[in-house]
Amino acid sequence: MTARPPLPANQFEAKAFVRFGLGKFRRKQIDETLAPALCLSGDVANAVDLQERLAEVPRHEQVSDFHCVTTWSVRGVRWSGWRFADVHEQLIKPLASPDTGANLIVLRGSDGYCCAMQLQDLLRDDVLLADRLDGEPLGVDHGAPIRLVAPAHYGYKSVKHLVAIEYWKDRRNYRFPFPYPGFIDHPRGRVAFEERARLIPNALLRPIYRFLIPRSVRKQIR
Ligand SMILES: Nc1nc2c(c(=O)[nH]1)N[C@H]1C(S)=C(S)[C@@H](COP(=O)(O)O)O[C@H]1N2
Ligand SMILES: [Mo]
Repeated sequence: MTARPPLPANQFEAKAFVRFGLGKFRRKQIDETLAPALCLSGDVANAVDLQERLAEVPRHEQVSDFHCVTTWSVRGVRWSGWRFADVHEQLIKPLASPDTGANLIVLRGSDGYCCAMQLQDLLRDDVLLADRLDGEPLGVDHGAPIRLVAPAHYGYKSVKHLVAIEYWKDRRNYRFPFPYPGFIDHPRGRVAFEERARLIPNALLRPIYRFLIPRSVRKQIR
């Protein structure tokens, strides 16, 4: 067996992948009766619903590690869905034609959660719009019907219950969901660089985040 690479700096392995959610979002109920929709809008020539068109894009399966900013990680999560880069190339560009320079992408979940990523980060070949986990349709705990999976970025970028993708030319009135302070959303959030948050040093933030890990997740940390 080949040795697995070590976990990124300051992450601890969780034995199982359990539902997590930022504070108030953990308790939010998702309306599972809503017809699935994936609206593409923002600084684009045409706003479109991508949901029906996803089937035209080749499916992709991948196994990747998942790293939460609060310091727990899960190894080897098997996702399947569509590569964001393929969806961007094959659907978003031809159907919506985003404006030149619309490189800030706002991702919204049906629970009101949202975050922003840079287009260059979403175009990595390990970024998926996933609708299956471990060979089963994605359950509501892990983001049904569709979620983002961006393994090189902290888990808070992997928006669950994804219903809207917006291409923006500037940050405008973008705001991390109320009541959370904007500094906890790093503009990139790359795990390899420990981009946990803006302004706050990691040495201060890590113990605070560790303290905030819910018991359900804490039980899984070795
Ligand atoms: N819509 C939505 N997406 C979300 C969250 C959330 O609360 N709501 N929490 C984020 C955080 S902080 C993490 S670590 C992961 C957790 O994914 P899981 O619940 O599948 O473990 O989802 C992210 N995406
Ligand atoms: Mo997280």
